[in-house]
Amino acid sequence: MRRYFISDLHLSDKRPDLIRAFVLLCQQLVERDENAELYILGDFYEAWIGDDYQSDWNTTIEQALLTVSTSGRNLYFMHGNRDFLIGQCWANRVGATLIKEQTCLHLGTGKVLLTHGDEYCLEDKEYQSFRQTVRSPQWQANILALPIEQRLALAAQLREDSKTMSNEKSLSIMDVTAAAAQQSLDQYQCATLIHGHTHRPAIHKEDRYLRIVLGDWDNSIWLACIEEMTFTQSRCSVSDFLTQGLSGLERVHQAPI
Ligand code: OKV
Ligand code: MN
Repeated sequence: MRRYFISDLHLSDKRPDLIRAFVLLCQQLVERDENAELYILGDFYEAWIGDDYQSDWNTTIEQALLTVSTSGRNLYFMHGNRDFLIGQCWANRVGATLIKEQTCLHLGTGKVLLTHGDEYCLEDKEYQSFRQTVRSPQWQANILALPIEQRLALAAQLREDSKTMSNEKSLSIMDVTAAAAQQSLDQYQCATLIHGHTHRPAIHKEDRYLRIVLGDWDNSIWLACIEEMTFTQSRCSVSDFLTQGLSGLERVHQAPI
C-alpha cells in the first residue's frame, strides 16, 4: 500500500497548467498504482467560497478526483486556510472522506500525525486571531448565506490583505513554532508530523520527532509518499510533469519513519 500526500496546490482558474498537472497525476495514479491512497492536506484550492459554486475549471478537477475515488482508491481531504469552506456536499460529489485537522494515521509500527500546519504558526498572533474567526461555524454560516458574488469579492479582498500583510512579516514569524508541533505530537503520541502550509518543503529531524513539510505547487509540483515505513518526497517542474508524468519526478527527501 502506498499513501500519497499533497497540499497547497492552490488550484484556480488562473493556473490551468496546475489543473492539467493535477488531472494527469490522478490519471497516472489510477493507471499505475492499484494500492494507492491519496491524502490532500489543505489549500487544494486557492479559495473555496462554498460547495454551491460551480465552474468549468472546477468540474475538470472534480472529475479527476472522481476517477481516483471511483477506481476504489481511498481519497482523503483536510481543510487548509483557503478552502475551509469545503463541505460534505463537495466531498460527496468527488467521493472523498473529510478528515479532521489533526488526524493520526496508524501505520505498521508507528503513528503519523497529519495536519495542514497553520495552527502551529503561533508567532503570527494576527493570523491566529483571523484563523479563529474564519474557522468558527457561526462566521462560516454567515458567509455561506451571502450571494456568490459577495463571497467572491470577500475572498479576493482577503487575499489582497494577506499579500500586503505577508510582505510586512518576517519569514520566521510565518513559520511553524517547533514547540507547538512537539506539544501536538506528544498529545497524539506520534513521532512523525506531516504538514504543508509554509511552502518550505523539508524534513526536520528534531530530537524526538520528525517534521515533514510538504511542498506547494507553483513552478514545480510535489508528491510525497509513504510505502512500508519509508517516506519520500519528489518534485518535478510543471512543464516536465505535463510531458513526462510520474516518471519525471525527482526524489528530494527520504527518511525512515
Ligand atoms: C490569511 C489573513 C487572508 C490575517 C475567504 C472564501 C470567504 C477563502 C477565503 C482567502 C484569503 C484566507 C481565506 C489570508 C490571513 C488574511 C486576511 C487577514 C490577519 C473566503 C475562501 F469566506 F470570504 F468567502 N480566504 N485567505 N489575515 O490568504 O489565507 O492573518 S488567506
Ligand atoms: Mn495554507
